Amino acid sequence: MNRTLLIIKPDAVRMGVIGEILAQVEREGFKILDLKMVQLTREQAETFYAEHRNKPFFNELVTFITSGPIVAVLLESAESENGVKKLRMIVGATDPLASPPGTIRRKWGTNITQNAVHASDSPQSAVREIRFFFGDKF
Ligand code: 3AN
Repeated sequence: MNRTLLIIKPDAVRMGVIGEILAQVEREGFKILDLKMVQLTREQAETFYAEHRNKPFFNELVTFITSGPIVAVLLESAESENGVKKLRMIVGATDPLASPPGTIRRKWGTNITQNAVHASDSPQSAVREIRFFFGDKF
């Protein structure tokens, strides 16, 4: 699976770093196959984050992700390698402060909720998340 989904979250959009984040993923070996800016409804966000429904931070997560426009980006790793794993490396850890220097979350994340981006965490999630934003086009 060399395709994966990146979401530029509302904090990064507000910060004005869409271009810098896209430039980094392109520079690090990804092609952008499609992208769209949308603002999710609460219902859409609850569906997207369904696996976290029972977590204590679920409500905060949904409120944050619906707080402004996001950019969903369909990426393909240029080499025939594991795009999901590769993007997770570039993105860093959930907590920006625990992310290695040079990762997207270390550079532009604020805290564990406002952490600049989302990246699919498995090939199965990537398929589901790509379908969520881009339907059957891919
Ligand atoms: P990741 O996005 O690194 O895969 P997940 O899937 O565990 O992390 O969590 C999804 C999102 O939920 C995270 N990107 C983050 O915004 C939020 N989140 C995760 N853990 C916490 C937490 N302990 N407190 C608040 N928000 C959290």
